[in-house]
Amino acid sequence: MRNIDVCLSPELLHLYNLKGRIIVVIDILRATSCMTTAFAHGVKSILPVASLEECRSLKDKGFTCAAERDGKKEEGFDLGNSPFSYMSECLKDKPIAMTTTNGTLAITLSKNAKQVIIGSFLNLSSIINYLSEQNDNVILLCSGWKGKINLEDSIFAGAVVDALKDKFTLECDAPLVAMHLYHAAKYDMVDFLKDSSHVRRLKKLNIQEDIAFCLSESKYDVIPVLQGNVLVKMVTVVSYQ
Ligand code: 3SL
Repeated sequence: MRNIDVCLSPELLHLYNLKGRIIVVIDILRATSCMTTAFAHGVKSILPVASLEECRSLKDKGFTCAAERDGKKEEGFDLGNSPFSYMSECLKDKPIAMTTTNGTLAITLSKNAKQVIIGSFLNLSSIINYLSEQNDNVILLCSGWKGKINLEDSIFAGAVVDALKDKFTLECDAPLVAMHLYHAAKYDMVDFLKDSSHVRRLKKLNIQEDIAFCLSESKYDVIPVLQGNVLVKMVTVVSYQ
């Protein structure tokens, strides 16, 4: 039987064998929620880059450039990291270059996997449905915050494990940890997360609507997938009810 594992922080990724596995990169607040939203609203592609300099240099090459550090939009860039800014008609069919504190870094670290896809609560059902139809082992990679574990990414990983536990074997205890967290959180996620570090950070920046939006489940039937260095929309996504 296939197995599913959870990596609770990119700092632990060296302990996992990526070869032949599908990696689901998770950054609920807010990078992977923004990516899901962007593809649901018709962007052409997203190029995740590590540094602000690299991202800035892509402006002249026709990219719309998005940059966030410590929750804030970096000055001089077109976009920050609010999912609402990725709903604009102006972004339709446009290539985006994006750099964020943790999410784009986690994607970069995953490149040796067989396939890298982007997960968020916004496309939870599509992710579950897609993984249940594949024959490969899976790693759910939580982006966390600067190498440390966070609640929201772990809870999402738990939601996926909970849905797939009868079809996959579980590797280490991290999938169990994530699933127990999800069970504790699922009835009122906003309330459960109210004391979490990143929610406190984002609240200071007055972006509560972003938090509630990023926690809403299965709004979109899209899966961003890494092709080479670039995220594009996966073509066959079956909706799952
Ligand atoms: O770390 C990241 O990649 C971001 O998602 C962080 S924030 O939500 O924009 O603050």
